[in-house]
Amino acid sequence: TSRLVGKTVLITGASAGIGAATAVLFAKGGSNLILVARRIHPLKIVAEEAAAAYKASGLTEGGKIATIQLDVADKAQVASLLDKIPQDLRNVDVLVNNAGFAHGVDKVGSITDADIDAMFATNVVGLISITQLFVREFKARGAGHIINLGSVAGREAYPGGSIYCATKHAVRAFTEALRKELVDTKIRITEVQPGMVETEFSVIRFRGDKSAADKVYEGIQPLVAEDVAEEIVWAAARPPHVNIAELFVLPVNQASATLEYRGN
Ligand code: 8X3
Repeated sequence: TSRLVGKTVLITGASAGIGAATAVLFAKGGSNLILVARRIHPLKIVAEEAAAAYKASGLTEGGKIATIQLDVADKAQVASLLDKIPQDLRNVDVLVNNAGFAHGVDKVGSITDADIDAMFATNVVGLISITQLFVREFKARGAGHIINLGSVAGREAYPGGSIYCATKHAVRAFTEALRKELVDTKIRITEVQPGMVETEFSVIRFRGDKSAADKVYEGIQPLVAEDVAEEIVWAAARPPHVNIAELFVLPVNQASATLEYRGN
């Protein structure tokens, strides 16, 4: 992990879940962090946790942390992102496009326009807009690493998930096209595709209904945010000539988006 020391990593959706766990793990490895999220208060708490993890590492290089309040779905805010990054963190090495969510499990015909727009705005258009900013930078510098959060839902669609699955399929297609576009560069592009991860993901999908969210993970041991963070940080820590193109990561008793075993 010494390859992470002094690297600057920008993470979207860093206020909770996989984004927050990834921030802490990069900090532990001596990376500098730019943490981006809509909710500034929880983001500041994650920044404090990351600072503590860096301190405990005993490393002397890296460990700079900045927080930026930003909604990746807001085009004007994305356009001003680069200006908000502190001068000493302007050379981003790794972009982790983590911000994303699902709203509802409604079937086609009953999905609100608000849910459709919100999921596409963040999961697809937001990810694309942020990526465009940094691809320009990475091309100019001839290096960089983009890590996109896909999902098992980007490989397989399921009932009640038409829009969410469509957004994650879009992430997969976008990532694949970009990998092909960047073939003649040193820029790396990775897609991490987790299955069930117990975060606030399901609470948000079920609009705050905690008991409905808990049912998703009943009888099965889901992944935790730290499991996925380990994959992300591992991909980032490979030598510069190695590109981890895709990482499909499931709980041991989940085989696909629609097949899991709950009897263990
Ligand atoms: C979330 C995984 O299976 O709930 O990305 O769609 S799933």
